[in-house]
Amino acid sequence: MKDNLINQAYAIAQERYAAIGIDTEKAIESLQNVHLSLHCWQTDDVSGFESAGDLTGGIQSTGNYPGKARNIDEVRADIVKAKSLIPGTHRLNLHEIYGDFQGKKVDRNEVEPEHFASWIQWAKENDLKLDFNSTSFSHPLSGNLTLANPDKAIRDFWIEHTQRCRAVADEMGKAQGDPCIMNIWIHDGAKDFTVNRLKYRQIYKDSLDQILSVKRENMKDCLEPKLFGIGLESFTVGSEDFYWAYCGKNGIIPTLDTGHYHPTESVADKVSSLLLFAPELMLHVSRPVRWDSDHVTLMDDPTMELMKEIVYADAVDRVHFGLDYFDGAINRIGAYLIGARSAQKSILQAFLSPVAKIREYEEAGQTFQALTLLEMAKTLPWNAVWEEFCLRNNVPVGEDCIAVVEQYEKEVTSKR
Ligand code: RNT
Ligand code: ZN
Repeated sequence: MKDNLINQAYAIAQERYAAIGIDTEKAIESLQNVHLSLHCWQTDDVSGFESAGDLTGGIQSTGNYPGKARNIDEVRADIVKAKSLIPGTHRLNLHEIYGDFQGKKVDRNEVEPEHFASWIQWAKENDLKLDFNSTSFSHPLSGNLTLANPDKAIRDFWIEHTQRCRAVADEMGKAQGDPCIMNIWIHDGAKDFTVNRLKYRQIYKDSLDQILSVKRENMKDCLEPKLFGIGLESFTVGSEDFYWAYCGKNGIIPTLDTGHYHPTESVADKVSSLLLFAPELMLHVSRPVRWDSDHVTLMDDPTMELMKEIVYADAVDRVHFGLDYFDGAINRIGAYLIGARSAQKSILQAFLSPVAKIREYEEAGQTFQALTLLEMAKTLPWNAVWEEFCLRNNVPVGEDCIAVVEQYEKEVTSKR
């Protein structure tokens, strides 16, 4: 695309925004300072490097698009490619099953920081900071219950795993001089009715208490609730109420996965409530289609509303912007590109919102005036600011991305 056209469009947009008191340069600077946490698991449909087993734990990746990453080198190459197409500097979110196990069988209760030493080195070389996740799905001991399992042997296995993951995360945080954000999500639940809800939640609470009793300086813990998983439809131990109470009481970061709610529920509305009681927030930005389907994130209304609520709450510095989807039906590098850029475009629009003026109107009871600005903001030339942002970051603008992704497919992924 012609650079000078983009510059011209930006200059006009800058003036138009200035007329309503918005500084586009400031918005660009703010967006530059938002670092997305890119999930590694879109590269290979959440397979990891442990075994050829199926994905379990109530989550499912559908689609057979060719070219998925088959090993650590391919995951890394794909991430490097994806990152080169996303403006700004970002983080990488790893799961424990992506450790560098060198072909050895390292069970989940044996994982050590050394299994992530090459990741730490690689991340440093590629200007990426790391985040982390324990992995309790896709394992012979996963079943329906892990940390909430009444069977002490199974439960202790997962406690050990999660404690070790916190040690790995701590090592990552230390090496990068910035806390590693470690998320705990477990699928524990029941397919059919249970009369033991309290019992399972008591057990889980105790497991978490044990896991979190060890203080770690270089990592931060987050807890991610869910409505239900496939095959576990009747009961979820780690429900929203469970975690929000636990996080509030213990000062832990809640994780909001936008796919984990009833389709009509507003995730955006949760931000201001949670931020009053929790230190920070972790996001898993996804796109649910009728269920937690993990379609690629788009710049849709729920995503834009979510980002606006964070900006309106003046909380950008208290939020970790993770992505979480795994669509096996489309070009996977393209999936990163679309999802990350859509999240960024939603954040940019929030930065460009004339919220101060709208607040003035609202507080004066001038509803018509407030609504006019709210509506107008939707069609202001924000895309000219976005394209300028891409240009300044040396990434392809607009449809120019398509050829780049196609070329990588032709030269690399189609040969797998
Ligand atoms: C599952 C959760 C969880 C996973 C990843 C792979 O419903 O959203 O975050 O998607 O940990
Ligand atoms: Zn998630």
